[in-house]
Amino acid sequence: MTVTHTDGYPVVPHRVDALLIGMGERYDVQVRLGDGVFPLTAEAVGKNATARALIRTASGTAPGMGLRPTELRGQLARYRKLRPAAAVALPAATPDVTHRLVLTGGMTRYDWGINGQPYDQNDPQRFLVRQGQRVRVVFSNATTMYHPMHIHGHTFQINTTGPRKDTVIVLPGQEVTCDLEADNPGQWMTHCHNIYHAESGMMALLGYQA
Ligand SMILES: [Cu+2]
Repeated sequence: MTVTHTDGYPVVPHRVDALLIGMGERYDVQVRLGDGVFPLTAEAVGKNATARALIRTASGTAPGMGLRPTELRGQLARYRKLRPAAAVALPAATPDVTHRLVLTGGMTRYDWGINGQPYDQNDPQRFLVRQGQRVRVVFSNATTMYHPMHIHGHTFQINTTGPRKDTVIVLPGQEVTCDLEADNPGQWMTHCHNIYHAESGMMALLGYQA
């Protein structure tokens, strides 16, 4: 399987066996199929659950529902292995402003937040930028769960030289940097794309100053 795009942006084609994909992320891939019936299998991380579709290129018998393609245990597409196509790479620049967003909370209290604060509609936590700035957003996951983080109104480049995206999955204990050009004035939601996490508080605003 060859990854060709991340969230709609081209990458240097990269061969993998499987994708780790969070809510809101998209990948374009190319595969070459022989003749027959092939499973397209999605496995939920941390749960004994799968979903499946079948791709038919010829007559044949569908594989059993319990089949887990061995590729799921193979090489995953990793951000650090993906490079943006030259046309969509951000030019190198030092950030004018860096905002650190620590992802906080847990399952027991269901108190998901950013920097320890749940989103407050009346007084939202706001990370300020100005038009024209190069902005670095650092997502740091202090929880034990996966959080696919999405910034509205912008796309960003991951970890300085990584792929261009608009949603980035941050694994437990991991840190990911997202560089963007502040070129779209407004007040933009930044949130976990597991919407039940966002609704319980893992949201904030990227806010332009006049
Ligand atoms: Cu989350």
